[in-house]
Amino acid sequence: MPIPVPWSFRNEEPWPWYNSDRRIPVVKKVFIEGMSCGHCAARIEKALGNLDGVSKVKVNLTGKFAELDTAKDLSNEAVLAAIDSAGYQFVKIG
Ligand SMILES: [Cu+2]
Repeated sequence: MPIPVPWSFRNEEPWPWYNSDRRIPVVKKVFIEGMSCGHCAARIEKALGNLDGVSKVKVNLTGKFAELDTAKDLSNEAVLAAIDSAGYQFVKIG
């Protein structure tokens, strides 16, 4: 659900805790198996970044996870499907 933004802030930069569509960002930490290099990280970043509701993706290759800034209504199933079709294994969200 969008949060109303006070009129006095509308023409300024969004506050850091708002994402681009001004919903409260929810950070999902997604654990992924199978990434071995920068190309893998880039593929995951692209696959997850293309999901509707994802405003930012940060991949941690050594930690084997990606952090997503998402709208609240992004389903875990959509995340799983995106990882799967990119050729990697979804482990868990946590
Ligand atoms: Cu790779």
